[in-house]
Amino acid sequence: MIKLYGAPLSHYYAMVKVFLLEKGFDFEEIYIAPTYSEPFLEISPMGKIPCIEVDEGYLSETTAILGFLESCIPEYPMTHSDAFRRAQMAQMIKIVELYIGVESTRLMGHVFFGRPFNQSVADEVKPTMEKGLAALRRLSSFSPYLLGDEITMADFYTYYVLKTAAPVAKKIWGWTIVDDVEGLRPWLQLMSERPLVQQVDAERNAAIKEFMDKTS
Ligand SMILES: N[C@@H](CCC(=O)N[C@@H](CS)C(=O)NCC(=O)O)C(=O)O
Repeated sequence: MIKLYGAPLSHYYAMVKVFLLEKGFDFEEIYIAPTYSEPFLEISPMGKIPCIEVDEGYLSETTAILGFLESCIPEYPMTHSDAFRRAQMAQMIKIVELYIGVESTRLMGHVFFGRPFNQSVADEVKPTMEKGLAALRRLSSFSPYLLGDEITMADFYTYYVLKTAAPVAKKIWGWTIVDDVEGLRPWLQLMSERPLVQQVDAERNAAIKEFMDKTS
């Protein structure tokens, strides 16, 4: 059985967990905090969560994990069968990952964990996020999913990146990113109504609350 390592607090963990559930995998969760030390580096060479263990070995990096899981259960596809549309999905995920996800994460320490605010980082992050959002606007059809009438990996990935990037943008700049892209709000609503997304979101919200209660 697949083992999923990580913590429900993490939005990357949430992406993989919801994907496992949506695809109908049996899996076991092993709660573990990220650490850049042995023996965890054997499982996840950058010391990050999430990671999975399967018969063949260990895998980390969310997009690699999702791609592997997708190829394991092709009868519930979350990618397009057409090669070009699949590449467009990969393009979307990469843009969301690099220019919205990774950038907003640079300010998460301040927004969620009370670390000091760094104005020069904030000044670097905002223009990149703006371009990422503009690209998302350009590439999405919202009909009703990001890339057409079928849900894909890009929907799950983008949903959890935005769930984290939105509060960062709001707190740092008073910027409501959801209003910057027409169609984003109803799409977020559509995604949040999926029963398995609701389950994972509820677990994540409880983990965030527990963490906040402990640290306040
Ligand atoms: N690029 C990684 C990012 C995962 C990531 O940053 N996870 C966070 C938790 S949400 C983590 O492990 N942070 C600890 C660290 O960066 O050392 C992925 O796509 O899976």
